[in-house]
Amino acid sequence: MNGITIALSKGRIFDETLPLLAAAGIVPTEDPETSRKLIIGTNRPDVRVVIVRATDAPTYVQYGAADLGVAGKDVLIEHGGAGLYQPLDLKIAKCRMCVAVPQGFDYDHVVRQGARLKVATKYLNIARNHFASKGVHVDLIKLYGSMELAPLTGLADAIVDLVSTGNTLKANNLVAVEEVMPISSRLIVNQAALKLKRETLGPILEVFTQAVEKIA
Ligand code: PRT
Ligand code: MG
Repeated sequence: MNGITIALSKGRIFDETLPLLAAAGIVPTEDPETSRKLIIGTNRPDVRVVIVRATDAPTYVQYGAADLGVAGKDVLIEHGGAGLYQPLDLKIAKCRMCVAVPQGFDYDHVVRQGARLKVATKYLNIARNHFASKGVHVDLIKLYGSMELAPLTGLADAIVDLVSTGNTLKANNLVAVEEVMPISSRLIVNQAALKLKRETLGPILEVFTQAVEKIA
């Protein structure tokens, strides 16, 4: 493929990347929410968008199946950065990685006592590093979704999950007790494509950089 392939996930990342693409003169011809197509054309014959799971975007870009992509910092940390150039924080899809516990659970006390904590999360690397740096002993339990359910059923004492409005925690009687890190999405670029397609990619990266400064 001579043109440019951009890997995006449906939902907030697609929606919040649209204005940046528009600034670069790129307008997708279909809406992934209503279309079942996984490859979407744009107004530019040399640019197409592939619709991927959020956690798969780095894989497509790493192997060059997509030249560009957008992925959350959470996804990038868990995936590892091999083969990926990460030139730009797009400052979109912002949220916070947090430790949350059931209301009334004395997290600080447990941590001070040095007791073991059972933590359920999708983000094993982030959670492992966070608790190691605090010197807290944890048993990590890997989940693939709905982390909020784990402390409510006795599967875990705490969770490490993303929080944006806080509504999901509140609806499940959980409270955030610690911020692990702020999260936003980054532009990711295939390292080989950056060299081989510099003429096409260079101007897109430049416009994105300017657009981020204006929009943020
Ligand atoms: O949803 P799916 O299982 O397909 O995949 P995904 O959750 O990885 O994708 P998506 O599109 O939901 O998220 C893509 C990226 O958006 C993530 O990798 C984050 O970097 C970023 N992002 C920003 C979020 C949120 N905000 C967010 N609130 N990702 C997930 N959430 C979830 C969170 O996990 C929790 O279940 O929303 C819930 C909390 O939201 P509030 O508003 O109730 O606090
Ligand atoms: Mg989701």
